[in-house]
Amino acid sequence: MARTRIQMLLLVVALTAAISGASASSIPEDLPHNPLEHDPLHPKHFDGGEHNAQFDHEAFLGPDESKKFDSLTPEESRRRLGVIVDRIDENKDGSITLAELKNWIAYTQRRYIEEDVGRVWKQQNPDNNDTISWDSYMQAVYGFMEDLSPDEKEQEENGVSYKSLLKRDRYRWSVADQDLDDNLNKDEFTDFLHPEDHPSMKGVVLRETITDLDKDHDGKISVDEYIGDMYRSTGAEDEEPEWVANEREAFSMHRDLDKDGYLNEEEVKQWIAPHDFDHSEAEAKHLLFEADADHDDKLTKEEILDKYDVFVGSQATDFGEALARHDEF
Ligand SMILES: *[C@@H]1O[C@H](CO)[C@@H](O)[C@H](O)[C@H]1NC(C)=O
Ligand SMILES: [Ca+2]
Ligand SMILES: [Ca+2]
Repeated sequence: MARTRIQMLLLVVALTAAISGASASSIPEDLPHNPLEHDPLHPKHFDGGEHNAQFDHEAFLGPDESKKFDSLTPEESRRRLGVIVDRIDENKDGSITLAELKNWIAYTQRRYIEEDVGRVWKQQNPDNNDTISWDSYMQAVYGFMEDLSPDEKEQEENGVSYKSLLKRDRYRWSVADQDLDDNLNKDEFTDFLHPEDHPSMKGVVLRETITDLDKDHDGKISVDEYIGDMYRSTGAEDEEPEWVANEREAFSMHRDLDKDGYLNEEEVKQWIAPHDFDHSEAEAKHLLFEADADHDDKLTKEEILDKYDVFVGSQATDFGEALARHDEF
């Protein structure tokens, strides 16, 4: 299923945190937080193409919860999912409608953003002032750059350097700063950390997306730049996975509206934020489609538990399966 870019952005933050921890070795360990953490426009986790299941789990549970489920046995995972299903069933009639599922996913997303902002806010603002100043944020997050050489500041990894991140954050900060005092209150800080979620930040997200993708700096996005953002092949002989081929087709069929072989700014805008697009509804429809065994457009608890791996996952690795099989004997 082709995802819109905004769908990817919404859920990718936590994963980039895990990944950048490994890659950004020149960042001191004790930094309040790694600037690459807030680089949701770089969905590196699409390397290898195993993104869909994880994506659904995060939409359904939120990134933090979804990590917890990954370590559970299938039995425990199913049990907890059953408890969640009872909560989703707002009118307690025993079946989950599209609307109930959509509300749940929207709630999950809100909760995640609130928790994430709360965490960073506390970190960056230990005195609990009403606002955080740019200087204070910049020192905490980018202060380490003072000790880097110019080359180190500009050294790129997947097209991103600390210098470019700082520049990007500076601009994003200035747009989030509604009352123009260069300090952000908690609402403004929320827009800064999660621009993908706020209408007044649309322009920033568009600009950052294009800057990110446009590796050859010609102002437009080629199909390879588009694919390169989601997938990097691991070796010359690897055949591209099917979903990558599908994305190539999506590029020419649905993204490149004027069929000139590139995405211009307007086409990127249509792609990342189609104006009537509802992320929660799209994800709810997708999950409903995956699990609705009797095609009555509602989900019973049994239908959901039967497809628990679609909703939450568990240790469903070979290791987990081996254990489960072992238990049968
Ligand atoms: C909070 O206020 C104090 C006192 O004005 C100031 O020294 C400190 O830098 C402020 N903290 C932030 C994060 O802006
Ligand atoms: Ca380009
Ligand atoms: Ca085009």
